Amino acid sequence: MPSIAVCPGSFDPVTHGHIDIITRAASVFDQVIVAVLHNRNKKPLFSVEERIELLKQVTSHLPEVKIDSFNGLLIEYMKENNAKTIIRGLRAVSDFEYEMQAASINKKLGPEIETFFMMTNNNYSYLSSSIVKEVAKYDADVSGLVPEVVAEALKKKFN
Ligand code: COD
Repeated sequence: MPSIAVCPGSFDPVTHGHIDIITRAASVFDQVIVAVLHNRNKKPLFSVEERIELLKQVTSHLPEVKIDSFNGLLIEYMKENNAKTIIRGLRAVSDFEYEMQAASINKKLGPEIETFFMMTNNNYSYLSSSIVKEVAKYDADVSGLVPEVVAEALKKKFN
């Protein structure tokens, strides 16, 4: 059976930090599904369709990677897709508390599913979608933080 992992997230928008985690996961698993959450409680900058399109463009060189979206509980999505591993990135100690809570509830809801954590690449340890949006809002340079196509999309959003 092929090993299927899911990288879930908001990806609003995708950054070099996300791409690093996705690329490293793709070198370990047969298939990596990047699953974008439809979150009705949050007001995202990019629509789910826009986030999916950007993700597709920046991962097009990775044949193991598939981009999708999901509603509701991650564990249900995992089961529907026969995926056994959740991949999460860890940047700093501040990520740990939320991640431990999420991994624990996911373990309770789906004991057969494991959460694997990958340490951030040191070059991107400070990087988050929120920081990128903050910088882009003030028309500052985001190259090095996100791929060119994402930088262009941010420029359009804020102009
Ligand atoms: N370096 C390394 N990793 C990074 C970096 C970086 N610079 N930036 C982001 N990442 C990692 C994050 O740690 C995360 O693992 C992933 O990339 C995606 O990050 P985000 O910020 O886009 O996504 P989140 O954290 O908002 O995603 C949260 C989920 C959507 C996964 C979560 O809310 C969820 O599962 N919701 C569904 C409802 C559910 O099942 N709830 C119960 C479990 S909480």
